[in-house]
Amino acid sequence: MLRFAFIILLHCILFFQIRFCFAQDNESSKACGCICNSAVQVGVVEDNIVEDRSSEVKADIKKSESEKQPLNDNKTSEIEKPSPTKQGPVYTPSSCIEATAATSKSGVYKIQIPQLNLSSVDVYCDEDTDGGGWLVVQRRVSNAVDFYKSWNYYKMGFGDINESYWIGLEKLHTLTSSCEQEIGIILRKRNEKYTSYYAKYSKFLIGSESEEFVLKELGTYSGTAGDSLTFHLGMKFSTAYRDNDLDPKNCALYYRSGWWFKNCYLSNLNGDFLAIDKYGINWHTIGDLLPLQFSQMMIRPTQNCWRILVKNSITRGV
Ligand SMILES: [Ca+2]
Repeated sequence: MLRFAFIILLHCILFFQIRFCFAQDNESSKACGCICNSAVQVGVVEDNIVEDRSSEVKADIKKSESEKQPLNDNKTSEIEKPSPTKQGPVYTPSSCIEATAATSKSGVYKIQIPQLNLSSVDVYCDEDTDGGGWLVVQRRVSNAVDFYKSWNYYKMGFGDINESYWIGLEKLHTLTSSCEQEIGIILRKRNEKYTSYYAKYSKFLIGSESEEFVLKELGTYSGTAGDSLTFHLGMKFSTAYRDNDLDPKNCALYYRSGWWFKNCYLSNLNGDFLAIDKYGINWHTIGDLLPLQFSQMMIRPTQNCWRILVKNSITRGV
């Protein structure tokens, strides 16, 4: 029932937006571009966070839920309240935007990934950055978790979801290939504890295992950290004993990491947490060679993804 309400609301919100944009297009393509882009323009993440359409979607979901609440409080609802045996299965959301709609708080939530036959997967959702709705796929906060792992660990995922963590390449491929995603990256230097640097790419697509989990798409960069990832576009993933890089040596073995190494890197966010040199967590365009003390990579559906979901639901007659 909640899923039905959510989809209907998406219809209302996004269909209105699409119609509005099309209407603007007829009058002035420039005006439409500004309006449409403003819904997804987030780029650099600052303390005064820019609200985007994910916040609007969640606000409408909350409104819908609050409007339904009185139905549960009157006498009629008591009479008609279904018995536990008649209640349908509990709906599990399939994105952080849905999962956090009722709370708007960062934390661990359960989502489903039907393409992997996973009905309940714990993921960390970030609601504090850039309008929220982000699904964290990598985080480094301490040396508690060793990131010098084999191919299978990087494929399946490892770590502590509340601490240092890698979601796994299989899930990354499934999530990014089933609907268009953007990626946001937060970085902090060791000598600047309270200053964060940001990189955002308008698209993020990871290939399948048969493609060696290649970094297929990145879209356009924006942010304050500089672009240290486009250098790796088109590269297959490498681990210590799976050398897919372009360097004569085995970059993943040499730098004790797993990454989309080239010859070898401009960024390596899975390096040794304690290393104080090129073997550490690095993002070269930040401006110095001192390794980082914090990194977080997170993905979120793009507006194109939401449009496709709405169109598909209309086609199905939901
Ligand atoms: Ca090599």
